[in-house]
Amino acid sequence: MPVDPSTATLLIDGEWRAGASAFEVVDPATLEVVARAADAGPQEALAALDAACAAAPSWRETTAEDRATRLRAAASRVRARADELAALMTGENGKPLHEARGEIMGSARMLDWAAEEGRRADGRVTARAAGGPGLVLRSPVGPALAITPWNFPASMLVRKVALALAAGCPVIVKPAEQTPMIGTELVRLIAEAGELPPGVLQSITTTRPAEVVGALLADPRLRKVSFTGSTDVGLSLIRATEGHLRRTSLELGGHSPAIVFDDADLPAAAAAAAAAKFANAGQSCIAVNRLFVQRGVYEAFLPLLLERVAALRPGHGADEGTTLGPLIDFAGLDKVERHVADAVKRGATVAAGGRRWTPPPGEGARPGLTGAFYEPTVLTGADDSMLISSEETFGPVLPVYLFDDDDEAIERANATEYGLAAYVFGSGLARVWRAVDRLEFGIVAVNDAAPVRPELPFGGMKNSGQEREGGSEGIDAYLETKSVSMKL
Ligand code: TXE
Repeated sequence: MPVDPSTATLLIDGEWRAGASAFEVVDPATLEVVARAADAGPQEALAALDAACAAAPSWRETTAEDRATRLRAAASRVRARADELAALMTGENGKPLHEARGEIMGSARMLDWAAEEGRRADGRVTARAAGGPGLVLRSPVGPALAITPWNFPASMLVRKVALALAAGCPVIVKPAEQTPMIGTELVRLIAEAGELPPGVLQSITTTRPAEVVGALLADPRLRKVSFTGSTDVGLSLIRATEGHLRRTSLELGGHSPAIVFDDADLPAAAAAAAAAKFANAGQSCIAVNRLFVQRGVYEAFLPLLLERVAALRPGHGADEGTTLGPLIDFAGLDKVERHVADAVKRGATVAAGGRRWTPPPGEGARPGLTGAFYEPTVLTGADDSMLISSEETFGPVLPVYLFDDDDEAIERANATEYGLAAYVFGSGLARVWRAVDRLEFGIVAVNDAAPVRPELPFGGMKNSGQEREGGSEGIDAYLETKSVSMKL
């Protein structure tokens, strides 16, 4: 069978290739096939690793300034094509266009940040010891693999690529099988705009991640893995390092609490909590999963929250006015329904939503919205025994809990295996600070719905992961440290 050139989504050693077979990519809102991507196997992945190893010595020797120039060129190209990239992302992920565009612009900022910070990834000279100085040198860890998820298919990929390249590491990208096209297109833009030598940035699309990634992990020449995805797969990557250790960054699931203290600006807190829950239809590792409201302000707060939720407009992400897209697939919808049914069985009340969403009949309605849509949902009377209180729902469902005093809220917020992000809404400096200090989460947002910035390290404690992406810590994750003692 002739190879379909539109499926040439493998970038290996500077050449775009199609695989022996291809897989279909669907629009999750309509279930229509929107593209086909190459379905790579272990052989292609190992060819990419060969090319990465061949490219590593000269990429390591490029100056930080040269790498910065290439990354800035990539940032400009991404910015210039933001609308087109956003439409591509919405077509395979389902999120509203304005969210997709925001993600693309954030990705451009990440490239710019990495360009600047890579120039400051210096070592240090230690105090003079007996005989001479001591030096701490930083050098690129070597060929890296970036495994990325479908929920933020641009920003997760660009964050890893930008930091790896800035640090001087060649990187192979493996985008999620649900969203291969936006990842592939970003790789194309970055490689072209940055005039990257063959093997420095490569891309492998596949429906067999365990097999393909497994082949790479078995090869000790792969020196670094950066993974964003489920905790189960993340733990399996750690187990796969047995026999030869390699640097592994993990950004896994979350179960974010948000605490609304009784001195919070309630309208602002309601707006922020709704934004931090319903963005990307709740399919975010930093989505608010448990909203703790102090008893004295609950009656005033709840209508403000419900007003925000009522204003959400489900629909096709590409349609104007849509603020809530579908879930990525029906497996995701099943989990949402299971969590809601369990919560109701255990005494929660559905204060908004609570069902699958179907488009209202009428003129102008787009036909064919048969994807996994769920109404934006608020559950009141939630308690800590419910499934939704411990498992990541990854959908548009917000359970609300009551609390009496600050210590109780902090303790219940910490009572999770995860430790990625937490949100605090309040105005008293001392109590807010106390919460910031005691919350066991890698990211704490104070009166803020969007705690992701290139300048800040992103990542979690406990089962949410290890190492950080973003900030100078993000570059560190791609650098080795060498101590040098000198007797001169
Ligand atoms: O994740 P997977 P899924 C959570 C969220 C979600 C659940 C399942 O709770 O409901 O995980 O999502 C690749 N070896 N998050 O199934 O399978 C896969 O191809 C190596 C949280 O989509 O972990 C994709 O590129 N790689 C989250 C990536 O891993 C493997 C983002 C993520 O897929 C692999 C996504 C294997 N054996 C889901 N199996 C977040 N932190 O934001 C799969 N992959």
